[in-house]
Amino acid sequence: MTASPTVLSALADGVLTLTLNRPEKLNSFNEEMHLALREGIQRAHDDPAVRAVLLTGAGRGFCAGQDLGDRDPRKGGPAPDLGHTLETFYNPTLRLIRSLEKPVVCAVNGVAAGAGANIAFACDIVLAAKSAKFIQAFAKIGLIPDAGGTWSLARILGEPRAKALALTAEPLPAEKAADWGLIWKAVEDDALMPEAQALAAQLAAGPTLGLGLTKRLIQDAATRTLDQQLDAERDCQQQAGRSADYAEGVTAFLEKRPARFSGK
Ligand code: LHQ
Repeated sequence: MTASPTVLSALADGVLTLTLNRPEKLNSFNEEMHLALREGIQRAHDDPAVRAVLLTGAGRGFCAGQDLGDRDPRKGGPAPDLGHTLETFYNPTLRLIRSLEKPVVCAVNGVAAGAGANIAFACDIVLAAKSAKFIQAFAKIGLIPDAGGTWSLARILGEPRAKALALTAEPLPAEKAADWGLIWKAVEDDALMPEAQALAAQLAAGPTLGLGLTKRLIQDAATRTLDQQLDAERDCQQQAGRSADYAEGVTAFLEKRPARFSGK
């Protein structure tokens, strides 16, 4: 395992595991952790050996959003430009997660607050420990839900639940988040990592090209008409149909054996 101090990164069997690693601060983001996480996800883009990503947190929390100690207003000085912070640090990472044509599994091992919750919601399949909770903490400090929060909450939950969560900062327990369709599932705490690792391994052994195209199509569907989406499906299926993994998948079916996908 290679370790940058704030994000642990380990590649095994096609799964790149990225572990947010400032446990004493509930893995809240300082600049170093921002850059380390971005570097990890960029590696997933660039390295063909990476076929799935597993994102989790060290210690008892997943991520408490921005490190609020970083900009202590009691120290005085001009008001910070938080728009610049978003543009420089959060938004590039969110865009990298969404544009990565490989599955990103998120294992929410504990509290996910502020941008920490919304980064989880940007991942493709989110599992959470039953003891975890999601908090749109922004309302408590005079901010708006960033890191894609207003987009994903409104889109996934609809306005009534999105507004109530964002305006009250009421913690949402993992099981309720799963009931509401905000995450894939809530599992017993000690089952979280084994289950998330098995899922990531399954995805990493899958037909990566087809899975990546599937991710893109589903993400793009919301901004397209059915006609446009049918065209996009045609084009992507054309591409998938030319892949080695399609040939292997069909051959394996006909030979009644498990497929051995190469990711190509
Ligand atoms: C923390 C933090 C934290 C520093 C726990 N920072 N130390 C913001 C601004 C700029 C640009 C754009 O974007 C954003 C995005 C955002 O994410 S804004 C939202 C920021 N996050 C929050 O407001 C959440 C603040 N944290 C909490 O409300 C609580 O810590 C939660 C509910 C997450 C967990 O509560 P507890 O389980 O009771 O833990 P705790 O509060 O005792 O925290 C444990 C330690 O972690 C503690 O340090 P200490 O030295 O006292 O043991 C906290 O100070 C530290 N910590 N979150 N965001």
